[in-house]
Amino acid sequence: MTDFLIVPQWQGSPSARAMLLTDGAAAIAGDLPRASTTTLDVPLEAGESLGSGVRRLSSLLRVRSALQDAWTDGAVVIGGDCSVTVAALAVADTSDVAVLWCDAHPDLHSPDTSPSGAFSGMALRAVLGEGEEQLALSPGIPRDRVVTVGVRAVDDEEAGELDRLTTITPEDLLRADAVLEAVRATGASRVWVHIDVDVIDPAEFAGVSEAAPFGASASDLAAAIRRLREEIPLAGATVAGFAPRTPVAAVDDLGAILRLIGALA
Ligand SMILES: [Mn+2]
Repeated sequence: MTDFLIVPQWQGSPSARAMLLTDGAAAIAGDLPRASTTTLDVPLEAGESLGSGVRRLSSLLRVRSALQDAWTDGAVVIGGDCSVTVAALAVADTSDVAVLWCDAHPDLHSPDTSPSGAFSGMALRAVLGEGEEQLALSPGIPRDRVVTVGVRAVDDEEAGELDRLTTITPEDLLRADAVLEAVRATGASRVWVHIDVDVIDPAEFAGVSEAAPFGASASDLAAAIRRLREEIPLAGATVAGFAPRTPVAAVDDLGAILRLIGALA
């Protein structure tokens, strides 16, 4: 049975309405089996950058430490903002792991290029072992073990970094084997699946901070993940970025989220 770790961290988000991520995490948690679900305490305060280029670094470090205390192998982490993946990968066994990064945004900024200073926009860069060293993985995941899915809202400073990674488009997902083949080609024996729900097309899913058109279909993505798991075991997974405007709006999106969680768990 899969363990679920609820991490309602909002401090990595650039959004003025970042606190909606807390509501999103609670809405998902309400639909998960209570006996296998643990909700972490996240600091109420925003936190300080501590002289780094990362906003709210002090709070991110506190959540990271709480997540690492609560971690169980193969767990599914529910955000919160999508940088919770970095904290989870820092405690998980990442030897021989590929990372499947399903996200509208590449999250490849560094503290030097980020317009917001928000850590979620630097999350994949930190997975690669770069950026603020109190947060980056050490060692990072090698670039040839990272596959992105549905990335389409790319800042100029990120484009060169994105070109160095294998990418899968929403159209590629129409073939359910595309993800499996790309992960298999990395040579890794296990995979971490990161899903920022903004990877889903806004026509199907409303509850995100920064919607980007021409996204993936939730059912195509779920099918691709099921196919992947038939051959490659999960090291763990993340579902992050759910920011419903209202409790009623949350209900409209929960079907897609539960379909993805069902493919992961
Ligand atoms: Mn993201």
